[in-house]
Amino acid sequence: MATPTVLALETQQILLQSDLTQAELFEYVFGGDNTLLALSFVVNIALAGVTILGIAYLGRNLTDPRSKMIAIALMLISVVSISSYTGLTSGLTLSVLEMPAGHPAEGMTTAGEDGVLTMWGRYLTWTFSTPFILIALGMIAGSNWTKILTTCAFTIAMCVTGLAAALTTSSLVMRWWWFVISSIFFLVIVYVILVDWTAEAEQTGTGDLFTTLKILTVVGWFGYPILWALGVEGFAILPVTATSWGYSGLDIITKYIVTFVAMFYVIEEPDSITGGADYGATVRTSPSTPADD
Ligand code: RET
Repeated sequence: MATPTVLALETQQILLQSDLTQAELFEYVFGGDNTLLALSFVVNIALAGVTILGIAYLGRNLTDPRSKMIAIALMLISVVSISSYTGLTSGLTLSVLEMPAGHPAEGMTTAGEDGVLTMWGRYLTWTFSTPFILIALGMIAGSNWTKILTTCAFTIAMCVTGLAAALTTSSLVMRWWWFVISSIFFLVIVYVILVDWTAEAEQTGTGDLFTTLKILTVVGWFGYPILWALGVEGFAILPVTATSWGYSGLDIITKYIVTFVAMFYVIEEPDSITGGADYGATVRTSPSTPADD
C-alpha cells in the first residue's frame, strides 16, 4: 500500500519529470567532470559562511535596536544563502527537465537523461533571501513598513513566478508568460527603490550610502532575468556552468558586497539609522506620565 511519503515522492517525480535520483545528480555535479559547476555552489557556501561570521564580529558592539535589526536582516540574507547552496550541492534542489517543443534546448541530454539541468532551488530560495535585502535597504533609506512590506510581497511574487517559469514544461509560450509576469513584479520593486527610497534616503541623511547600495542592487538584480533569458532556461545561448557561475557571481555582488558595504556604515550607529532604546518595543519601558500615588 502506498504510504503518504511514497505518494509525495511520486508526485514530486511526476511534477519535476526527473528520473535521476539525488545521488545521481550529486554524482553528476561532483563526480569530477563538472568541477567548475561544483565550484559555483561550494564557493558561495564558503562566502555565505564568512559573511555570517563577519557580521557577527562587526556587529558585536551594536547597542541600538534599529541598527541591530538592520544587521540581523543582513545576516539572514547569508543564512538563507548557505542553506540554498547546500540544497544545490546535495542535489536536493536540482532536476533534469525536458524542455517543451520549440525550446532551443529541446532534445538535450544531461547525465544520460533527456533534459537540461535545472537549478530550481535558486529561484525557490530567492523567495526567502530577497525580502531580507529589501528590509535592510528600506530601513537604511528610512522608509515606512507599508513600502518595505510591499517590496517584500512583490519580490516573493517575482521569485515564485520565476520558479514557475523554470519548472513549466508543457508549453514554451507559458514559460515566457511566467517570465513576463515575474518581470512586471520586478519593475514594481525597481520603481520603489529608484523613486521612493532614493528620495527618502536623501531626507534621512543616508543618501550617499543608499546611492552605492542602489547601484549595486538595481544593476545586479537586472542581471538575473538577463541571465535567465540567455541561459538554458531561456534561449540556451549560455551553457549550464556559465549560467550557474553568472548567478553565483551576481549573488556575490547583490548579497555579500551589499552586506559588507551596509554593515560598515551600520556599526558606526549614526543618527540617520538609529531608532533609540525604545525602537520596536512591545511594552513601554519609560512611562510618559508619572504614576498616581
Ligand atoms: C527571474 C526570471 C523571471 C523574470 C525575473 C527574474 C528575476 C530575478 C531576480 C532575482 C534576484 C535574486 C537575488 C538573490 C539574492 O539572494 C526569476 C530570474 C525578473 C531579480 C538578489
